[in-house]
Amino acid sequence: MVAGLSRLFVAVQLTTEARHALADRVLAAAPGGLPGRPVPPPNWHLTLRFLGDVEAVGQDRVLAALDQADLGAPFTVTWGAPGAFPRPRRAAVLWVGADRGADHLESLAAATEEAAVSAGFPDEDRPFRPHLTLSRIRPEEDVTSLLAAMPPLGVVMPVDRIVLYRSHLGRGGASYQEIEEFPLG
Ligand code: 2AM
Repeated sequence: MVAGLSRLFVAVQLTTEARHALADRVLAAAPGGLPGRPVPPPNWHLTLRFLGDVEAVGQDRVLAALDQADLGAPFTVTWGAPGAFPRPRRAAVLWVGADRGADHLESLAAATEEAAVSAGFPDEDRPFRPHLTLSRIRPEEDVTSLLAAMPPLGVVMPVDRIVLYRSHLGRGGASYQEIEEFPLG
């Protein structure tokens, strides 16, 4: 990272209960461990908008824009079926999707995107695919049998705020620092 820049992203944080319930169910479904480099459960989150390396003035602008944003009312998500990007036969990312609440997550991502653009960030050109990354896999692997063995996780979680995070990249993996939270409703 370049001095003076912060690597920022906006995400939905997991509640402690959901984190523990998901960790239990992932462990039960994959007792031998996940392929690739699993994301440690304390780092699990759902990214709404990755902002990249940002100067202090950009961080101030995005804080102000998120403060002003209409983020909608709180809602509930159900963490459901696991999946893989770009595809299960050649998976680089193993994730869990939202069975219920995906439409609300899309609205929340759209509101976050609007705030980012009003703060001077360029439009995000990639479509938003709500997912919680469980593992990053290099080189890619076929995870079709693992996915077939993983039932929908069925963990229900309230979403009542979003968080601006700073990511610190290190040799032992990324660590995430909460900068500010923004309540829904
Ligand atoms: P991922 O979980 O799909 O890898 C912090 O790096 C978060 O921002 C991660 O959750 C990551 O998503 C997300 N992200 C989105 N676009 C990214 C990019 N271009 N580089 C790094 N992280 C990105």
